[in-house]
Amino acid sequence: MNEDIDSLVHLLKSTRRVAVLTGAGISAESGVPTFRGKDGLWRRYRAEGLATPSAFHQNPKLVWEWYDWRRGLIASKEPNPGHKVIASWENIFPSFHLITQNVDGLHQKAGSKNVLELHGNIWKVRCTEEGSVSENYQTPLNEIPPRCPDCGALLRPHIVWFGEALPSSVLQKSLLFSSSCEVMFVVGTSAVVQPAATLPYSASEAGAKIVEINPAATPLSTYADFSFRGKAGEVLPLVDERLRTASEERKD
Ligand code: BV8
Repeated sequence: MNEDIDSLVHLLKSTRRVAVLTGAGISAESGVPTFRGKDGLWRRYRAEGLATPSAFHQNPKLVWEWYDWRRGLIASKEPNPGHKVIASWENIFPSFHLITQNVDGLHQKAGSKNVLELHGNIWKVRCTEEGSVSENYQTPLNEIPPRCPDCGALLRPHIVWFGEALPSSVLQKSLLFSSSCEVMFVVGTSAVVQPAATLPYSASEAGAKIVEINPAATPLSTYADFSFRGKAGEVLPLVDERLRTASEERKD
């Protein structure tokens, strides 16, 4: 780990364009359950079974109970050192882009300014009739399922469900940021869900170095230039500290 961190920091010293792709693992140390982890999301339901248009169509109350539970859980969580290092790197690298699969908003809570949310945000709702999007931080929701204050139609979470396309502007940006970075960090994702899981490969094909941080191996691990077996909240502060020390030494 130490040699690898040193050679990574050596690379980062001459790097100007960095992209970071995160998944549920970066929020695990904040106490937010991952999707596939042992504490997988909710009772006996698989996330893929609830986060779908058909599940919402069949039983909007059940789906909203699930999101209300997750919102209540996330509302009490704070960003961890992993989130904070990523937020601080916006001011270190001339070109820095954060792309997240997470809907928990913890990157923004850590101070990250420009966060590309591939799959939406759990604190936003959308009118199923008018399509208007608004922020809603009510936990617990006092009405389940919640209704549009303007037209009374059902509200749905402003989130991309399985089987639904990502907003094309978001997808275009994520592909642009991936194919124009020199280094892409891939933090806390099982690298299974598409199209997000394709981004590291697009970056690598465009010449970027891939740095994976995950306590467990993923389909990306053998492909990555660096693959650190550790927790994001531990490895990122280590890299950050070495990077800052190196830049201090350079100044002296
Ligand atoms: C689409 C919002 C089509 C919901 C989400 C077969 C082959 C290929 C693709 C498909 C296929 N069958 C279906 C598909 C498509 C599907 C897909 O990829 N399915 C997978 C399961 C195979 N994709 C879609 O449906 C996408 N849409 O394809 O539309 C289309 C196209 C055009 C026109 C019309 C339609 C939409 C995908 C988005 C779905 N929404 N989230 C919500 O949150 O409620 S996806 C959701 O699951 C997350 O956002 C995330 O993307 C994914 C979970 O993955 P991770 O975040 O990586 O979490 P996971 O638990 O899996 O892993 C955590 C990792 O962290 C682990 O590796 C663990 O080791 C690590 N870890 C743990 N602790 C730590 C840590 N790492 C660091 N530090 C720690 N401390």
